[in-house]
Amino acid sequence: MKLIYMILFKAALLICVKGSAVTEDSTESVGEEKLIEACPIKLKSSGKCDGEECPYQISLPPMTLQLPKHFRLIEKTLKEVQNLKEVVNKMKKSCQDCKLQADDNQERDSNEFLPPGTDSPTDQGKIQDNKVKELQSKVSKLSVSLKNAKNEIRSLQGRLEQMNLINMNNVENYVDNRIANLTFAVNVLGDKCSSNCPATQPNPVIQLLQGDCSNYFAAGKRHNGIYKITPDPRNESFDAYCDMESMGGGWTVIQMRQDGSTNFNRTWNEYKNGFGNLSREFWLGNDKIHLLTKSKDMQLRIELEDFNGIREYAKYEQFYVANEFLKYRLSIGSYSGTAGDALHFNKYYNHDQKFFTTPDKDNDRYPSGNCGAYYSSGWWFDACLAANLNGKYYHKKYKGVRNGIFWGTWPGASEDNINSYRLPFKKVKMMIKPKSFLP
Ligand SMILES: *[C@@H]1O[C@H](CO)[C@@H](O)[C@H](O)[C@H]1NC(C)=O
Ligand SMILES: *[C@@H]1O[C@H](CO)[C@@H](O)[C@H](O)[C@H]1NC(C)=O
Ligand SMILES: *[C@@H]1O[C@H](CO)[C@@H](O)[C@H](O)[C@H]1NC(C)=O
Ligand SMILES: *[C@@H]1O[C@H](CO)[C@@H](O)[C@H](O)[C@H]1NC(C)=O
Ligand SMILES: [Ca+2]
Repeated sequence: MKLIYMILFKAALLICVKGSAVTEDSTESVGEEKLIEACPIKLKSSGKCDGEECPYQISLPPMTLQLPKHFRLIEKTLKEVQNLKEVVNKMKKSCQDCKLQADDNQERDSNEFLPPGTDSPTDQGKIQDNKVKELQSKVSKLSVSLKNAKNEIRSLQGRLEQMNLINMNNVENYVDNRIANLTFAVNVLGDKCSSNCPATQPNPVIQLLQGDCSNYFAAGKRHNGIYKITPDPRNESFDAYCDMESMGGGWTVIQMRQDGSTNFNRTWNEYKNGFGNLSREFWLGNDKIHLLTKSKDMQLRIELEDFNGIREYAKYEQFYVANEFLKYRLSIGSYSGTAGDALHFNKYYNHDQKFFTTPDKDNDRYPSGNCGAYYSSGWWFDACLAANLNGKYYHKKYKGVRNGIFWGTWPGASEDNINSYRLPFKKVKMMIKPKSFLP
């Protein structure tokens, strides 16, 4: 029930924000604080709450609502809930199998897989069993709520008038959150279940909607490598390289340089979709970076190493890349680290809030040319740069145009001029992790 009224209430809020621009990107849309007091829609509670479910009354003015697109979304969400249900069922079954196995093991007195101090496998099994049941009932509750919501919206259609725009993003986000929450619970449970009898279940029972590498880390993965992630359930999953070993682990790597095996002088479309080899050198892709940074508040960590073996890092607590429509504009801030804040070098060289430029698409602030073409790189150029981590990979110091990998606050970088040798970098890694993540 709660969900229905969440949906209606959110819709109501948006109805009240009259004439506000609604863009594709949620961060660009107008916040709810602009809610005008004279809202004609009233939501009030009526009667006593029964556990989580509270009766509410909503009074609406006469209006029409056109919802073909949003119906599809709800349909899709229902499908997702259905999938989740199936996963829970599957898990329940494997938990039962697991329990039987554990019982067998106990008879044979082979308990060595259980950490000391835990309950006997039978008790564990029962607890897991109950948890699964609990979860199952939660899922069916959610699914009933969603079905009701659908009917409710359908029945409202005739009553709503003079309205042709409704932003369903809030509804989607809410439902996504709920599903993410459930997914998390399912995963935790899956892990517990499989740790009960590791001999027969080396892998977790399910791997469902891991948003980024930190989710895999939370699920117990501790090895660097390629993992499938799903930052937004409405988009396809894709492979990403996860750094599970350095700096607390759980990092989703978005860029890596280490041997010059991949050319970074690429087109807009290549930077959009990503290129290179995930286990060597690559750019993950601007669409993917957008999805990742949109789904959660991310921190960025940049690790640099030169050919003298000097290693430094730059960390930014704020990192967001907008969508293609907004030319993948960079939002970067709250620096800490040892490499210096080259992305915000000074007033004249500042990469924050700059658009992405590639040799074939000039969105930079340099009026008489394309910084991307000049430096053979795709980057958030200003006019032009104090940092460029997608520059050419030089194996040794070089002269001429400074089109190599560059970090302007690196020791000695400011002294280099057109006549002197320029310092190349040996390794670069750009990686992100949710701000809220605690290892
Ligand atoms: C999941 O929901 C519970 C309450 O239902 C809440 O306490 C918890 O913080 C939520 N977890 C996440 C990750 O949102
Ligand atoms: C970068 O690529 C463009 C064509 O895509 C080419 O014209 C240019 O010469 C290349 N630059 C370098 C330094 O290789
Ligand atoms: C990527 O690099 C790895 C490691 O060097 C190599 O084994 C693999 O074949 C490469 N993959 C592709 C598609 O080139
Ligand atoms: C996610 O979906 C949107 C809308 O369909 C699409 O424009 C975007 O390219 C997708 N992103 C990725 C990383 O596939
Ligand atoms: Ca230009």
